[in-house]
Amino acid sequence: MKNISRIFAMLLALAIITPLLSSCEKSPNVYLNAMVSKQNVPNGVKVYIKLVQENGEADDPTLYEGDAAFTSSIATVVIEDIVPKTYRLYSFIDMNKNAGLNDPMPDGGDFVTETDVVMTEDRVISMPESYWFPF
Ligand SMILES: [Ca+2]
Repeated sequence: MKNISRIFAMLLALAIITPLLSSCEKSPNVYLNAMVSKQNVPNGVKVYIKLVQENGEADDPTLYEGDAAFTSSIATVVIEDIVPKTYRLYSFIDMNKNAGLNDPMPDGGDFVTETDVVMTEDRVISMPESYWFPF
């Protein structure tokens, strides 16, 4: 009988502590760290990255986005708090610096790329010279 009440007390304690512990756990969401490199991109030119649904098109609703300015042919874009799953990534380098603030899109003279990203964990990806094509 004594053992049973001890077990009951432990279960009760677990029931109280478990929700407290899980509320302290870090978010299950993940981040994307994209290291972009391209020769001869002037400092200050920005690269824009957006994630749309898996197999999505460039004009599908943007689910996540980020941008960064180039310095010495390198730009690092960090997008945080991404719900873990697979996305289609669209990106462009705004060479002529005319991208709009809302829903920035590439135009003639910019460089573009697209790829699938499996975001089931925090990811650091490289988007080197070979990724980029004239729009
Ligand atoms: Ca542009």
